[in-house]
Amino acid sequence: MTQSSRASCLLAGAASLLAVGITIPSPVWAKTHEIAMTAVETDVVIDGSGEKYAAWTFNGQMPGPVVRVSEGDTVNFTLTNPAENKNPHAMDFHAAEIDFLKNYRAINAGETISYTFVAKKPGVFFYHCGAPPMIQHVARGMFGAIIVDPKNAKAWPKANREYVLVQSEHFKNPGDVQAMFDRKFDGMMFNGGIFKYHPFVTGGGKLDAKPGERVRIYFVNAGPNEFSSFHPIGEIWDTVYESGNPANSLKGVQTYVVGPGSAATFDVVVESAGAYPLVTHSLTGALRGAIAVLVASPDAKPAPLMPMVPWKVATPQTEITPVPAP
Ligand SMILES: [Cu+2]
Repeated sequence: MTQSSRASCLLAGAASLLAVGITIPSPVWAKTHEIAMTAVETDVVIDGSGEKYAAWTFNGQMPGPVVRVSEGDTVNFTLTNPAENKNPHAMDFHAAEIDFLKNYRAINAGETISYTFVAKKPGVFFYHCGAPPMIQHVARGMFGAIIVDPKNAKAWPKANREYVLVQSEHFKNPGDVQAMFDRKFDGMMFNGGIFKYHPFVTGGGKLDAKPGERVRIYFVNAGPNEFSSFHPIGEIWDTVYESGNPANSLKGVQTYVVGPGSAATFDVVVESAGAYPLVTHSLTGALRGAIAVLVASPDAKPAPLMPMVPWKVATPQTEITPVPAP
C-alpha cells in the first residue's frame, strides 16, 4: 500500500467513526483533574498580631487553594456546602467557558454541586464565590487563583521561582455590606494578610529569591472594588503577561493596572541582592497592608507558591507575674 492510499484509508476510517457518532478522544497531552472544595465559614488570622476575622472560605483558608492545570485539561469540579454552614455558596472559575446560570448557582448548606470545564486558554485566572451578595462573599474571603500553564512550555522563558499573590480588601466588620458598597475598606491584603510579607512588621514574613533569578508572580486582584497598580520598588517588570497568557506580553513595565476580577503574570529579574517591595502604587492600599517585600539573597531557600497561607502566628506568651522581691 502506498503512503497516499494508506492516508486515504485512515481518513475514510475516521469519517466512518464520526458517522456512527464516536467522538475523537481528547489530545494525548490533556489530563483530567478531580478538584473538590468545601465552603468553610471559619475564623482566619489576618495580621501579624494574630488578629482573627470571621471569614467565609474555600477549604478553610484565605485565599483558597491554588488550582494548577495545563491548557487543554479537563476539570471535574465539586463544591460542598456543609450542613453546619449558615449561608449559600457558589463557585465561579474565570478560567472556564460554561453556562453561568447552571454551573455558578449558589447551593444551600447541606448541598453539593458538580460541573466540568476544559481550561482552553492559558493564563492566571480569578475564582470566587458568586452567592448573593457577591460583594460580601468575596470580601469575606471566598476567592483564589487558578493557573492554566501553557501547553507549549517554550511559549515564555522558564522561571526560576514562582509565587501567587492575591490582592483583596479587608473590611473590619464582616457584616457591614453597606461599607463594602461604599468602598470603606480598612486594610489591603496580599494572600489574606495585612503586611503579611513585610519583615519589619510584627509577625511578617517575606518573599525570597536569589539575585539574577527570574521570579514569576501570578497576580490576581480579588477586589471586591479597588484597582491594583502593581509595581516593584527598585525594579522594573521585565515582562507583564495580561491575564497570564504568554501571547499577551509587554516589556519593561514600571506599573501595571489589574482591575478587580482580573489577573496578570509578572516576571521580574532581580539584578542584585537587596529588598524589593512589591506594592499597589495606589498608596491608600499599600500603606494599609498591600506591601510584599521580595528579598534577594544568595542563600534564598525554595518556597511554596503561596507562602504563609494559612497564616499561623505564634500565640502570645502568657504574662509572667514577677516574683515579689524578698
Ligand atoms: Cu460564598
